[in-house]
This record gives sequence, structure tokens and C-alpha cells, in this order.
Amino acid sequence: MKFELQVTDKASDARTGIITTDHGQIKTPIFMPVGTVGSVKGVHFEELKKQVMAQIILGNTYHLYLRPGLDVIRAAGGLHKFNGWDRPILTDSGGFQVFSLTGIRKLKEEGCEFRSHIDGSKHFFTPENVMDTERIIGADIMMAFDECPPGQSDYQYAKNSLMLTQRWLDRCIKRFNETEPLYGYQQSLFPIVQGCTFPDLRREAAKYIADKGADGNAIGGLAVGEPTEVMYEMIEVVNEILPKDKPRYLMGVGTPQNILEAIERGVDMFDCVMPTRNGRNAMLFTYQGTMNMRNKKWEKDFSPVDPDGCDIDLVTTKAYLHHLFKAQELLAMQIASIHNLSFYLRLVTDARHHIEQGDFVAWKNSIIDQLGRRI
Ligand code: PRF
Repeated sequence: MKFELQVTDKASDARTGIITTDHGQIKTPIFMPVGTVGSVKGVHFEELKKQVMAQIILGNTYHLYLRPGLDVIRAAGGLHKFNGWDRPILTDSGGFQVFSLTGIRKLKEEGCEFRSHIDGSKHFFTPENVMDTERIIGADIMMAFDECPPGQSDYQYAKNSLMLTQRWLDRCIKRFNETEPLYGYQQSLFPIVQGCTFPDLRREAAKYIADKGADGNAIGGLAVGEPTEVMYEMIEVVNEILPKDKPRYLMGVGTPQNILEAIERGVDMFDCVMPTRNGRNAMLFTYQGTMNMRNKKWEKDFSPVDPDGCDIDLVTTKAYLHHLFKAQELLAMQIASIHNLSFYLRLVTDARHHIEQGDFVAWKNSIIDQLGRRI
């Protein structure tokens, strides 16, 4: 994998770049739709390419390991061959998914024991077997196995957890270096900075990771209940230390406003379930603000869902989408998911253009309040 920095903003830490993988290029800043089980919920890959303009999607090690299972993915020749998505894929390590299974998991030095959310069966993830699993899934970018501690963790918990994540990182790197890709194309490993809301732990973690010389680096453990301002502060602290010539990925973030604020602070890659999850709940994101499509106010509004949006936005009226949600039609969720994802991709593409033009901060300041409005 190669990362070329293109334009660095003079007024902020925002930048543009190009990541080149064996499955194609990714222009940053980028938003990556979440395809937990190998599918982006409600959105066919044809639409993901032609309407959403997605350049890379996410998969989850935890889910794919449990179902369909590694024997199936291996037999298919990897996830790209299995699901038919021929552009880049990034897999999260399970570090986050397993730790949200509070009550049905046990954390040890060796790894993490957990019960399947599907059938209650017992499993054990270690840094080594997660690397092996991510090799089998065959994503272009593999995430290290980390612990994502709860947002309100105290200092001692955060510190112990970070030390464990760092020992796990060394084990991940060792296993990664001892193994080869299985399907003839390259894979990269991204370490993850943890450290909760404590600047000194975040700095220590960022230094530790910067020294590893990975192809890219991630910031985890944020957007887990801390105030937004604290999240921004942690991003600043970490990005001061993470290498500038490698892509930086902020995991699981966030709202359109969060994404712009993080781009301003030097983040290049994002993923979040919000566009699809909120879309299934009838909430649409637009540059003018958010809309609840169940609201009666749309009943006779025959204007397009989003006049600046993708083709599907242009041919769908607000009244029709409102009707589809009221009638509980599956198509309602599909249209809303496609709209929201295409909006998120447009947002990062517009951010890229404004960084290139040299007016990113002014542009961001002019739209940020609007984005959070309810219309
Ligand atoms: N670690 C991993 N995946 C994640 C996170 C993390 O901390 C987050 C936190 N926002 C989302 N996804 N491995």
C-alpha cells in the first residue's frame, strides 16, 4: 500500500492524499461505508458504486468469523471473491465488537474469550488468531486487535488497558510479519491508538505506534460517550505525534460535523454506521440539516429528496419516501441508506475540493451549524 500526500491546508491540519492498494485507489479524506457481515445493509454494490461512489468498504472480523465462517471465506478465495466487491476492503479486528459484548466476554493477557451473539457458543480471540483470520478474510487493510475501554474509564483502568493493547500490538505485528497474504495481493496492518480521554496516555500511545512504521495508523476509543470537545482535543494530541506521511483513520466517527472537525485536525479516513442505521430509522442527512421522513410535514412535498444528491435522490420525492416509511416498505430503508451514504461521500469529496482550493476552514465554518439543524 502506498500513501501520497497531495495538498496540505495552510490554515489547518487538513490534507488530501491518495492511497493505492492492489484493489485500486482511495482519495482521501474518505468515508468508508460499513459492511459488517460483508454487505452494506440495504445497499447493493451496484448502487454503492454508481450512486454512493464508495471507494472502500469495511468488514468485521468478529461477524465474518462467526458467520459464514472462515472455511467458507477461505474456499471462496477471500471476502472480495465471496461478496463480489472488487474495490478495497478494510477489516476491523473485533477489538471493538467483542468489547461491546459486556457480560459475555472475559479479558485475559492471552486474549479475549466471548460468547457468540448468534448461538451463545464460546470463542477465544488472540492477537495471533485475529491476524490469521484477517489474512483469511483478505482485506487490503487489517486492523490490529485492541481493547476499546468504556468511555468513562478511570485513569488506572485506561492505563492498564493501553499497556495490554500495546503488548497485543507487538504480538499482532509479529504474527503479521511471520505470515503471507493468501490471495496474491498485498495487505497492510494499521495499529490503533487508545488511551481514553487522558492526554498523557494518548501521547504515549501515539509515540509507541508512530515508531512501528506501519502503512497507516488509527485512532480508536473515541465517540464512546465522552463530550465531543474532548474527542476533538484527543484527536489534536494524537495527530501532533502520528506520522504526517501516513493515513490516519478515526474509527467509528461520526456525524457530518464530527467528520469535518476531524478532517480539519488532520484525519483522513472515517467509518460509521450512522448513515445506514439512521437511514433505516427514517432520518436523512443533508447540507441543510437532518430530516425525519416520518414527519407529516412531508406528506405533500413533491420536491426531490435532495436536489443536489445522487440520481436516486433526484427521482424520489419527499412525499413518496414519507409514504414508503409509513407503509413500512423495505424500499424506504434502501432509499434512505443510499441517500445518506451518498451524502457522506459527497461531504468528504467536497471537503477534498475545498482543501485543494485553499478555503476549507471558511467552507466548514459556513456550513457546520446548518448540518446539525432539524428541518
Ligand atoms: N477499536 C476498534 N474498532 C473500533 C473502535 C476501537 O476503538 C471504535 C471506537 N470508536 C470503533 N470501532 N478495533
